[in-house]
Amino acid sequence: PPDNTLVISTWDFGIAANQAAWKVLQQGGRALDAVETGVKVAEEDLDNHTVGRAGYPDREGRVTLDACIMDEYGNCGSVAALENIAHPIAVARLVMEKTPHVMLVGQGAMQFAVQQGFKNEKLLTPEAEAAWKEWLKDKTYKPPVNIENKKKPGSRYNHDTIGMLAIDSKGNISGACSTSGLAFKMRGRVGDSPIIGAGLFVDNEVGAATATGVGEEVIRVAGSALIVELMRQGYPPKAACKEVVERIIKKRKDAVKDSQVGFLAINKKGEYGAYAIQNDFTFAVSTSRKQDILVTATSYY
Ligand code: SD4
Repeated sequence: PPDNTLVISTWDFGIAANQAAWKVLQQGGRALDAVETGVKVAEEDLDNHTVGRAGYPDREGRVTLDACIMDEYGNCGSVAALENIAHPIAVARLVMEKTPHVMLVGQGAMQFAVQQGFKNEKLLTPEAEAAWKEWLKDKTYKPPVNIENKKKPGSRYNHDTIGMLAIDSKGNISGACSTSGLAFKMRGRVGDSPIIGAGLFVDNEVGAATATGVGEEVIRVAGSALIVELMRQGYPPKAACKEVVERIIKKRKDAVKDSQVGFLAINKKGEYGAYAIQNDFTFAVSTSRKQDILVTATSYY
């Protein structure tokens, strides 16, 4: 059979995440281990204010993290509004493997993490705290477009999520997604990223998809699950992503004119594709033929 080994992940920081994931795949590891390993790199990155440890807080100054993971058997695990734990993706995996449930939130998720041996620590970094204090001055809330993009420095509203999809040497597919959510969100707000079917979906017979951007828009259309269903019906990955972006635009019209949503998808053949509402949505690709490629997705606007 052809070697479809592949890892793909969102945004510029996907390059470093892919490198870690690729090592796992190269050693014959499972796609599930690869995506967890890759996503942890972004969670640990102190320059990344949209995922993990250095994430921007909510309006009350609390860093609350969302993540989910799904494997080739359709097993899945998720945490939402998790505080004080730097690696939500690892906790999500343990929810999948060690509990009878799929999703744990808030205090219960934190309690479970601590029981599993995770360190309970303050996550708000001085930079994130300073950005929050700056935000408190006028408290305007409008998730702008692609603020995450490094080409537009100085933005206070970074909202990147890492979504990663992989195929291992056995041809099995897994995915993972992790975020601190939209910066300065309401306390208790949960986005698409920990929601199976919205921020991530894997079907080992068909393929997988993940999302980044304004989670509310992704949840409304069950974005990632819908992309996988379209691929099942024969859509190539990019066309499936495009169809779902267009569905969002058709329904939401001017409401999403200035919002970003980007989707990434892979299929069982090892083909990949992406599509976004706004330009500048980048993603990183590694295959046995090419490594560390950063691609800019086609977009509606
Ligand atoms: C959320 N989808 O919480 C995440 C944020 C994000 O790029 O992806 N930003 O809605």
